Amino acid sequence: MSSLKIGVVCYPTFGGSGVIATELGKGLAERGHEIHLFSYAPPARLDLFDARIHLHEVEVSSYPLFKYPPYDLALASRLAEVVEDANLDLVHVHYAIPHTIAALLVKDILAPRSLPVVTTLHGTDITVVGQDPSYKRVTRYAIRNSDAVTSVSAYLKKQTQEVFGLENGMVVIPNFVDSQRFKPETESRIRSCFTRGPEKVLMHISNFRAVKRAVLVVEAFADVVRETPATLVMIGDGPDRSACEARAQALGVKDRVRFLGAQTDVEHLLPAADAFLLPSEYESFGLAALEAMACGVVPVTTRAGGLPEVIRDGEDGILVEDDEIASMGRIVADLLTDTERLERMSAAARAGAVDRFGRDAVVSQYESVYRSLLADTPQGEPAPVG
Ligand code: GMT
Repeated sequence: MSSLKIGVVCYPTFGGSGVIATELGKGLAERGHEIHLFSYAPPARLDLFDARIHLHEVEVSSYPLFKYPPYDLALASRLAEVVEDANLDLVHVHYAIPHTIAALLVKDILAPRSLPVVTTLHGTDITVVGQDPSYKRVTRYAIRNSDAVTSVSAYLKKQTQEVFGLENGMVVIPNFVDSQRFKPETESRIRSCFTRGPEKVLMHISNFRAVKRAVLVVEAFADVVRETPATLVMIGDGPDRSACEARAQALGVKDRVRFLGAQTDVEHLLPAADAFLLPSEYESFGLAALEAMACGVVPVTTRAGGLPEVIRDGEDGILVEDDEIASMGRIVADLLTDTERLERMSAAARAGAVDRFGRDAVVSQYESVYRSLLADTPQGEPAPVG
């Protein structure tokens, strides 16, 4: 298979869309493709040790007239420049707003040169931002005019079709995990950073936005420690972090909760945990839960959005109904105190992550999308989605 030159556009933050874009870029580069990453800062998970990965930081100049400096236009200009200079074959954008719009603009600018645009929908670009009246029409335009649209779960595909009235043309390509990097720890070195005793370690990783309901993690934890000794490790940063700290204080468990802030190398931290708590209001996929599973950490999450596509309830994790969320602490305590069940589910979580969400299979799926678009190109523009 000949190598391609691929432009990848993503947010650089700790959010899942930036992580997947970066990990996909790395996977494609390992297969010999040339990757050009565009973002307003270096993506959190990016290391530039591979000569086939090029980072293009987009700079937005300010001008007294610009109350809101137009990032999307600066991105489009930079993209157009690199598409021409490096002769890119296609552009793959992660998160529709504003990335797809910028890519579609470049497609127009460079016409009649062909430039297939692939959009991967990650979740809040549809469920929150996309439905906001300020962005809904441009989001629909972005989806309809992309040459291919992929969605990270069947749940998100259905949501997108319902919200935007699209009939077809969207492919579900799930997220994935690098199971060589995310794996159970064989000695207890990391674990001993959090606990020297026999107590269990619980973990939560998120951007602490309202949708994650991180305060519920602290509340569940307070119920757990009434049943069994435990430590809670909270990783990430965001609007609800101080509310979590205050809740831990109020519930008298502050000395058992460690707030680590944003961390890049979570693969070194996750293996220290026994269970991973994610009581989100919804998740289109729940990449953090998948990464925990790959480390043999049992996820306990809400039965929301695409999470049931990732976790097999009772087998490799536990899905809690939303009206049972107040019992999450008891559910976790029952799990932690049943060693045989915890070990069985931990092994199943690792096996499930490796077998069902391995990186290679998913990278191949994206490659197939690229190939089918490029095969269409000589005959004219590929058929638009929807
Ligand atoms: O809200 C976040 O967690 C960030 C957001 C993003 O776009 O970066 O995450 C979404 O995309 C991830 C990667 O595909 C999914 O694993 C998350 O479930 C999804 N978040 C939500 O749906 C809330």
